[in-house]
Amino acid sequence: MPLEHILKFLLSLSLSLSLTLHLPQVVSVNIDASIFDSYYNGCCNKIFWPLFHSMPGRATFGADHWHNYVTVNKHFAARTIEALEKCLEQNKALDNNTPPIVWIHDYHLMLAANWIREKAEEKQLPCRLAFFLHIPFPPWDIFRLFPWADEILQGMLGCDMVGFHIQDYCLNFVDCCQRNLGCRVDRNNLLVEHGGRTVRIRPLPIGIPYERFVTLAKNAGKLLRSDKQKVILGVDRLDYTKGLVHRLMAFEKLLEKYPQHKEKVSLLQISVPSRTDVKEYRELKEEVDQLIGRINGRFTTANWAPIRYIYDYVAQDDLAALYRDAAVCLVTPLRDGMNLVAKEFVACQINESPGVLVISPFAGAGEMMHEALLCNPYEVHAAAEVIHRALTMPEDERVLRMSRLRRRESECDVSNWMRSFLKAMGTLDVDDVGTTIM
Ligand code: GDG
Repeated sequence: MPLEHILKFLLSLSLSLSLTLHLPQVVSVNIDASIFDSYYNGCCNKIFWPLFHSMPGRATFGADHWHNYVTVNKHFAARTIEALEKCLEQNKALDNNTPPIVWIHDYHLMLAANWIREKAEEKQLPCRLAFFLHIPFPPWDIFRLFPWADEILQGMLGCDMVGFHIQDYCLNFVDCCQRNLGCRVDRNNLLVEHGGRTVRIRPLPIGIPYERFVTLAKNAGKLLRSDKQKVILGVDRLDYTKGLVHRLMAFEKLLEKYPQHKEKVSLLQISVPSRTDVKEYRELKEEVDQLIGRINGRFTTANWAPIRYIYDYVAQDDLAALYRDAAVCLVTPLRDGMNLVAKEFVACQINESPGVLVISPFAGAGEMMHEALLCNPYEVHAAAEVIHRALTMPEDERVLRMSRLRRRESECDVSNWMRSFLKAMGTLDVDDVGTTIM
């Protein structure tokens, strides 16, 4: 199974106050191949992925896929209960009375919480449940297109806390709970009342292992040989949400409008193969291949090619070297929950004369990385202007912007994310007392 799948299916079961004593347990869940295909490609990749990225035209709804999604979520719930029982046994041996936290990740498992809660109550297994969505949560008028929208909301509300990257996704979720299920909600405090319980909704913007990337960047060798040519870097899974076609068109416009960049600047695009079982992803690859061929055919000279394209996975230390030495990093998704590439680029910018981050406002990271240059990927001409500005930005401005970006990312790293999560879970039921639900 590809790493991407394994990571996405990881249900992290851990003890909230004794994380240092216990490693999280990883339990495999065996799913029949045909059910898996329908669940993963049919439901997760062809329905939830486009719908939650506000691209409903790409979604194809099917009752069979939904049925298999329900089945797989039930399997996960059952295995989690077994793991929880074991975890509580260990806990007892350590004389630890803190109820374990079951932390469910992502859109592949939006129904699991309710069954875990039901079974845990039946078997009197103490636990607290949390959910985190790594992709955007769409506005109500998009979300309600999904025929089984109510079940999704009820599934997520089986948790004590539901986390999203940013406030906007939280508000979209609260809105859907009120309008679809008729829940009483408190928008200011992000609370939803459901089944006699109060569920906390929290923005928990994810961070990266910042220091790890700094170390990688310090130790990595040099991959880009020429110091005379500037490199614009793009790193993405090959996915239609990442805006690669728009990015290539913007780069073409840049070369048209500012010919002084010819032979001086090149775009290095790394695209990791992704979801190749899905027709749309194969079609996107064709489209990108053709577009790159056309642009390179148009501008390439005897000594220079405008676009270098790697359709493969690059080792992480090589990636760090590229992040470190690139003049510009283009993070221009059409929609993205957060986007870690933007953060990794910033962490690796250890050179005295730093590069420039260009970011789309439609990525969660675009909401917080204020010192980056904002770029609307849909506006191809304007995007070319932003790239030109990045390439010609004076050094003192680059230094100022990058140092602020780096400070924020080093403070808001992935350990900080974990701490914020545990804090949000640990204070459950305390602050809520006396809160007015409207
Ligand atoms: C989802 C959400 C959210 C990429 N190419 C290579 C490589 N990568 C690594 C990057 C980065 C990761 O993959 C991509 O993360 P993103 O955040 O950019 O995007 P998604 O995969 O769509 O992730 C997203 C994220 O979940 C976390 O919540 O930010 O919005 O869609 O870490 O470094 N790594 C290596 N070689 C590559 O060629 N080694």
